[in-house]
Amino acid sequence: MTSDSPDNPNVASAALKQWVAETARLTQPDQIVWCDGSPGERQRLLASAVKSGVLIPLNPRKRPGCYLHRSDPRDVARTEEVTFICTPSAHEAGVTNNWMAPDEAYRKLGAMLKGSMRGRTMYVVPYVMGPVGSPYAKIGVEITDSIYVALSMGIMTRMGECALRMLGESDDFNRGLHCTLDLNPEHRFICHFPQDNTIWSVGSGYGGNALLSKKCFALRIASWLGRKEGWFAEHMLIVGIRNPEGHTKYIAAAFPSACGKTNLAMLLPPPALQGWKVYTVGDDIAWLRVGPDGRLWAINPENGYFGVAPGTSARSNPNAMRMLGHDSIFTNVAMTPDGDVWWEGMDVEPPSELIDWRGRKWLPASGEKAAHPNSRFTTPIRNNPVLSPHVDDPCGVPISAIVFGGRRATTAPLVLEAKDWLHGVFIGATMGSETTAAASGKVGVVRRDPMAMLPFAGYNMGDYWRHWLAMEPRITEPPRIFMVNWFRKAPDGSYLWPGYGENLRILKWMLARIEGRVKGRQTFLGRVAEPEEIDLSGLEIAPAQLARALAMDPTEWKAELASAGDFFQQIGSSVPEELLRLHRELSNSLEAGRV
Ligand code: SAT
Ligand code: MN
Repeated sequence: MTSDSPDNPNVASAALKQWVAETARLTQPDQIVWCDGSPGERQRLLASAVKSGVLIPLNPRKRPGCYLHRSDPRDVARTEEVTFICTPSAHEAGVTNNWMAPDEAYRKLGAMLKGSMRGRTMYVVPYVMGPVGSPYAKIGVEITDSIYVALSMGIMTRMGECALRMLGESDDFNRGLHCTLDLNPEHRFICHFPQDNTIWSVGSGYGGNALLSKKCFALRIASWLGRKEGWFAEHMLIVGIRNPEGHTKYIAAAFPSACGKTNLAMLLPPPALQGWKVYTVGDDIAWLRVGPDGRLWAINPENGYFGVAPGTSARSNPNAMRMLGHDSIFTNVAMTPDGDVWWEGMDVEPPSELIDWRGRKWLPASGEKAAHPNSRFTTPIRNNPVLSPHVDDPCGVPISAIVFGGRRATTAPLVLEAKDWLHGVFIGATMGSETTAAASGKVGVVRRDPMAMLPFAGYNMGDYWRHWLAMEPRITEPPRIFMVNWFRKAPDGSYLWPGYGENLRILKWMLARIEGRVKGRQTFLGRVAEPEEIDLSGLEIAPAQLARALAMDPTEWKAELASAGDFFQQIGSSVPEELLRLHRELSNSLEAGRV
């Protein structure tokens, strides 16, 4: 549906038409394109993006339907320092978020948006988060002047007329306004207005800053809605694990950005674990509700994957390599002379010459990365060869375990089970992780990243923890809560655990715990697996190495609890008393020598 007038699509609700008209008056685009999500429209948009140089077609014999996009080199990751929660009071946003008063944000960004789409096309992109028609799905509309964003939203969401039909005459939809401006980082702001169900994002074309369905709506705004409406929006993958007897259990796992969520969600079982199978429901975001049976049920609101390319290989994630063979957009990876893609950690020797992510000639000797460390693929969920058959179930899948994981060279054991819900919330609330290239700033510094939501909780962190605790009585069949760490290192810097597909052995231990078949070893914080309880068939790992991966070191944990205490102090008065009390108890146990 292409039109010059926002009045054209007769299925759009009056409220939507009015908002589009208002936005067009503000931004003054040359033309307005309402995206209908049809294959024909996609082909037209792709052709237009190729014509304007936004997309470079890849070799159709090697990667049919695939394209390369090179972003502005200053616009390659989420920028947390210019991401704002615009609530009436600063306290509602809390100290872990940047805050701007709503009036000020509307005024400031409004001035930047004025006439900002002159000479450009405005795309109106309606989308559904969650299975179409699901009572748990939500509707958003993103207005953008970026064809790359419009095309990416067509992969990442259920986009087009299905959303308009589901919306009907309602005015209940997320209003996302995105404008690339001149991509100058000085003009970059990502502002969330939870009270208005609105997002304004300017000055960036990068994934998490610009695909407003994802972190902005499905996490920041949705977490706020979740507290109001009694559910959870979490930075979690959802994976189904089928045992050789054919029973499937589902696990939701929170890890910070670029810590292997996509790999875990679609892992290929090691050959020795015969008969086990893994199915992906989601790789980044879970919306969790309490079902009538008192269990937590999860849907994946997304319809595609926006995954980190470097490190993805036939060894680390063979299923991902298969799904990237067609109909995908690659951003900031390197290009081979024959029009294919390449990145570091692909486990394929680079050809003697490449075009790097900035479009420059690259030689193996040039000493720089050919692909940006945060280069990405955008792929339809349906490309995944191990997609769960339940991905479109309106009520989602029942969750047996919640996992919190970080990237830690020290301290955190390979796997530990929390004693109960409160302990589990404590473990999630205090988890730490080393920073990655997914956000701008220094890489490799340990920061507290509660529930992997530090950059994504759309309101006060202490209130967010209160919400976790307040939900407990309603979840009468709660999932068990675990902590994992795939990234612990030996003093020589090598990883203690092989990770990737082998992680299934740890998930298997969790399922055995749930079924009461293993006991683990009680520690002050919870139960750590005993080495002999982990299925090591077909895996060579020295017993001392495994023991080290599972160790709880009192000196390290004293430091960890001290840091968690500092973090609670920073968060301030909103930290729930239960968490403070537990922190005191755990600290006392450690001081008393109980590990
Ligand atoms: O850029 S995104 O926020 O979409 C990906 C991530 O950082 O997790
Ligand atoms: Mn993520």
